Amino acid sequence: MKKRDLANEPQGLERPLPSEGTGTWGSDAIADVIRALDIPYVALNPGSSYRGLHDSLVNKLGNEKPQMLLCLHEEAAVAIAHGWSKVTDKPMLAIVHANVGLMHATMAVYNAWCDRAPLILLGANGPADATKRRPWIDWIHTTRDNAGIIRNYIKWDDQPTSVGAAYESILRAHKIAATTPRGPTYVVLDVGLQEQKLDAPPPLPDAKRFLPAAPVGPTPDLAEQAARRLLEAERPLILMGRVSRSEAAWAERVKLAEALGAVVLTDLKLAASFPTDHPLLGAPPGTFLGGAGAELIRQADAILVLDWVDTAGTLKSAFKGDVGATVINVSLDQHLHNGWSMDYQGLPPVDLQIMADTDPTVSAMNAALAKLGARKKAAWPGRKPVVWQQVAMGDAAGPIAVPMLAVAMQKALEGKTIALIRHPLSWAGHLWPVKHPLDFLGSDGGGGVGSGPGTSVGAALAVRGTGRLPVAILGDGDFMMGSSAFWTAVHYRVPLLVVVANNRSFYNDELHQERMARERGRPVENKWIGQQMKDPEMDLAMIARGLGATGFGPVTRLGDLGSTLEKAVKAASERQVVVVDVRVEPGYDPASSAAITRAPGA
Ligand SMILES: Cc1ncc(C[n+]2csc(CCOP(=O)(O)OP(=O)(O)O)c2C)c(N)n1
Ligand SMILES: [Mg+2]
Repeated sequence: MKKRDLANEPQGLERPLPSEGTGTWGSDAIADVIRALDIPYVALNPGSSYRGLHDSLVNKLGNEKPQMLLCLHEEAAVAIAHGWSKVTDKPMLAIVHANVGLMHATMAVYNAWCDRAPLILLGANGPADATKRRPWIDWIHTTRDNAGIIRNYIKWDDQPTSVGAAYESILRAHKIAATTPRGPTYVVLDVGLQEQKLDAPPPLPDAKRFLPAAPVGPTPDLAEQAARRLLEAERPLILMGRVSRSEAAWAERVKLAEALGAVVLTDLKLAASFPTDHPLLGAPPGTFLGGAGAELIRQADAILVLDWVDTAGTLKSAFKGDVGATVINVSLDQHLHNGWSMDYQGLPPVDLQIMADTDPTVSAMNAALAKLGARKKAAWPGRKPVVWQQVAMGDAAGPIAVPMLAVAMQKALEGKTIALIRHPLSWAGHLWPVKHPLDFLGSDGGGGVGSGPGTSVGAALAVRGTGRLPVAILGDGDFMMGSSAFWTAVHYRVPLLVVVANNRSFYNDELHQERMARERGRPVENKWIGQQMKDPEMDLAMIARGLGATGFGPVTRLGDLGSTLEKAVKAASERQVVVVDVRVEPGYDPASSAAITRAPGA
C-alpha cells in the first residue's frame, strides 16, 4: 500500500480503508454507544484484551468520532485526556489494556482524580468465561476485580456482562464523570462480550436522555445569606479555587469581588481564576500561601471560599490558632471524599456551607447583591496594592535562572495569545500575568511527576485551531518521565511549545536533602547525590528531534535565550511541536536579593 502523506491530511487523521467485513459484533454495538457520547478523541495504547473494540473503532466507525490518538505509554493516554479537560471542562476517552496497561495508567488517573478532572477510561478483561481463555496470555491479563487497583481514586466503575448493560454502563460513566464534582470513571469490557457475534444489537438508547446534570447552584436564600454576610463585613476576602474556563463566569467573579470590595487570593496549583492585574488581587498567586496572603487572611473578617484546594491548611498557616473570620465555604467536594487518599485535606471550620458549584453560586450571589442594591464597594480601608517582585536579569554571558526565563519568554511571546499550560515547581506567581481563563491551566492535581508532557499535549489538542498558542514549561525530570507524549503530538499535528527549565536534577528533592542535612548537621554538599542527572548530560533537543519534534538548545547563556525563544515561538506558530532545552541554574541569583523564588516546603 502507498505510504500516506500525513502532513497533507487534516490533523493527522489516520483514515482506514473501507471495511467489507460482515456481521455485527459486541464491540461494534459498544463503539456505537461510544460515538453517541460525541467525544472527538480517544487516547490509547493497544492491547489484545480490547482488540475487538479496537477493530470496531477502526472498521465500524472509520476512526472518526472518536479519532484514535496512539500513545506510547498508558500514563500519557490518561494524562492527555486530563489535559483536554483542563481546557474544555469536559471528559475525553482513554482506553488501556487489561492489567498491565491499567497499571501503567494509575498515576495519571490519580492526578486527574485529585484535580477533579473528568475523563472516561475504558479497559478490558478476560474472557470472564475461563473455558474461552487463550492459554497463558489471557490468564495473566485477567483479574477477578480489574477496577480494584484504581477504585479508590475514581468516581465509579463497572464491568457489564451484556451489550445492553454496556450501553448503560458507558452512558452512566459519561454522566458521572461529567457531573460535578467531576472525576475519572472506568468501564471494563469483557473480551467475550466484545468478541461475541450478534444477530442484531439491542437498539441504541438516545444518548441525549442520559446527559450529565448542569452545575448546581445554591438556593436563593443561601446565596442571599452569603451575600449579606460578605457585604456587612469590613474586610471580606475571596479564596478563588476550582472554577470553570468560562469567560462569562470569569466576568461574574470580577463583578462579585468589585461589588463586595473583596480582596482576592488565587492558587498557583489551579487554573486561572481572576485577573492578576486587577486592583483587588491581594497577593501574587502561590503554590503555598505566602506571607502577604497569610497577612491578608489574618486581617479578613469574612472569607468566601470558592472550592479552594486546601482551606484548612491555608487558614491554619494564616491564623495558627482560632480562625477569627466568618468562613463561607462553597464546595461540592465532600461528595468525592473517601477513606483511602487524604486528598480532601484538613477539615476547615465553616460558618455557612453551600453545597453547590462555584460558577452558579457566584452568579446567584451577584443576583442577590443586585437585589440588595449593592453595586461597587471600595476595597478595604488602608489596603496596599500588590508588590510585584522585580526580576533581576544577569549578564548576557552568565547563566539563566528561572525568573529570567519567564521574562525572556514573555518578551518572545509578546503579541501572541497563548495558553500557559503549566510550569515547574520552581515557578512563582509573580512571573506570569493572567487575564483570561485560558491564560493558565494549573497543575497536575496529584503531584505526580511525569504528567507534564501528557497533560500539555491534551491541552494543546483542545486549543488547536482556536488561535491560542499552547505553551508548557516543564522540569527536566518531568520531561524525561513523560517525553514520549510529544511523539503523539507530532504524529497528530498538535502544535505546542515546550520549554524545559532544565536544572539537570530532580532539584525539588535536592532542597529536601539540604533541609535534612541542616537539621542533622550533615554535609549540605552531598545533597546532589541520587538527585542530579549530569553524567551524562542529556540532550533534550535531540530527544525531541528523535520523537519528530523540533528541538532547540541547550541554551546555556542568558544572552542566547531571547533569539532562541524567538525562533522557537516562530516554529510553534507554524504548527510545529517545539522543545527548547534551557539550562537553568537553581542557585543562581545575580542580585543576591529574592530574585530566585521557590515555593517553600514543596
Ligand atoms: C511520580 C513522582 N515521583 C517522584 C516525585 C517526587 N518529586 C517531587 S518534585 C520532583 C523533582 C522533579 O524534577 P523536575 O521535573 O526536573 O523539576 P525541578 O524540581 O528540578 O524543577 C520529584 C522527584 C513525585 N512528586 N512524583
Ligand atoms: Mg529538574
